[in-house]
Amino acid sequence: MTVKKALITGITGQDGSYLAEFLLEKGYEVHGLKRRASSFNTQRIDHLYQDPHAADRTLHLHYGDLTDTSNLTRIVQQVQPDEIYNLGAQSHVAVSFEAPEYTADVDAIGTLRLLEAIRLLGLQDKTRFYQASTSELYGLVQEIPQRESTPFYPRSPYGVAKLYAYWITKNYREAYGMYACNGILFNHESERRGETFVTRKITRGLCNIAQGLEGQLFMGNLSALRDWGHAKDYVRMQWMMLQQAAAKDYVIATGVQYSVRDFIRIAASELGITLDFVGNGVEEKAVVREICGDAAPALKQGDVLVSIDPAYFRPAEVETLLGDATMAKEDLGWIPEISLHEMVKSMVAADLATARQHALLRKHGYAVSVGKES
Ligand code: NDP
Ligand code: GDR
Repeated sequence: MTVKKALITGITGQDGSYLAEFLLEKGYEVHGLKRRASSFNTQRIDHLYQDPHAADRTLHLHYGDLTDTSNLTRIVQQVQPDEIYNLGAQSHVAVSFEAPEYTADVDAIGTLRLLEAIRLLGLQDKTRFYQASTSELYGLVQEIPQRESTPFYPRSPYGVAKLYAYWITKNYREAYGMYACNGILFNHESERRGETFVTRKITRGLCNIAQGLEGQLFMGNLSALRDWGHAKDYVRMQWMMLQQAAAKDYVIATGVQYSVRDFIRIAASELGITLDFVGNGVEEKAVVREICGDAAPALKQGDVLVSIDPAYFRPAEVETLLGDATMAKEDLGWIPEISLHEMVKSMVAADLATARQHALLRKHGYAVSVGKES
């Protein structure tokens, strides 16, 4: 049996790490694009590392960047992948307002570069292409819930760059007959989520505060509504989308919506903390009403856990996202298996274990940098 080869851009990110695990378990030879950095950036995939001298190794990392055409083309030529998963991106919506040109280069033109590499190398009949599209395409929503037919209205340089990537993927499918498809994924999280996305900022921040490692959490728009799933469920769907008879674009979502405020309340309750939200707008605060258990020794009734910092409001906001994944369920039999409450539980457990360890180190005189997040 010939071993399938997959190339993952963004393998060092949240989804890339879960997808690499998933494909290795399926017997794939996995190739990943990693960026050169001045410090190690492979923490999420270090547990998958294999001896580079072993003849039978199945994980290979290549230095590269989505802004570098010749590098991407060479890697695609060298690997001759059966499947490319384009997960690499400047993926932070708020940061895209500060670095719009870079975001467009990586997220939009980076996608074109890969599609062109497939085409120019004559691999269009061999290589299947998955594009990490996003619910941010819906932006200022035109319909609730959002499905494949809902019109797009992106609200950030990130969303606009991803809109180009969505259409160029579809265009190459139609123009050149490539197997190229978009997964329109709604927010998905895990204990590997980047520390500056809202869910991880909350679980990590609350655990640090509960252990006395930082003061309070400063947040932006608490009323934003999101459809949050678990990354493990979503990478399974990325693979499924490349195993069909014909390429098609799918919405992937749970169909359940919570606000950022809800998420804070649920995460706090995992720590045994009951919160009251008082005040409105930029005056809103989350105050400790009651504590039970031993997860929050540094807190007492009446402590302010969360305040608003207008710096975290975005120039244009996506207020509400709720996906309808009926097509994925009907065509592919995909259903999410991990609920939001299970996900929050595992995120809090992981961040609490780290916070407890940091608190112990600090207590015994070791300097610990907790790092404030944006
Ligand atoms: P992460 O931010 O965790 O990971 C992004 C990955 O892209 C990292 O490996 C990063 O490398 C890499 N990367 C960034 N810039 C470049 C570049 N210039 N060249 C090559 N690689 C680069 O994102 P997620 O894993 O959460 O998301 C994966 C993809 O799915 C992204 O495209 C994202 O936009 C999209 N998406 C995510 C959703 C979510 O809720 N998570 C929902 C919908 C879409 P490094 O580690 O060096 O920074
Ligand atoms: P999002 O995720 O923009 O949906 O993009 P993020 O977790 O950053 O924000 C979700 C919502 O929370 C609000 N919010 C805050 N967000 C952050 N990061 N920090 C805060 O302090 C804060 N306070 C409130 C935001 O305004 C927003 O409404 C993610 C990324 O993974 C994208 O790559 C992906 O395409 C989409 O999800 C689907």
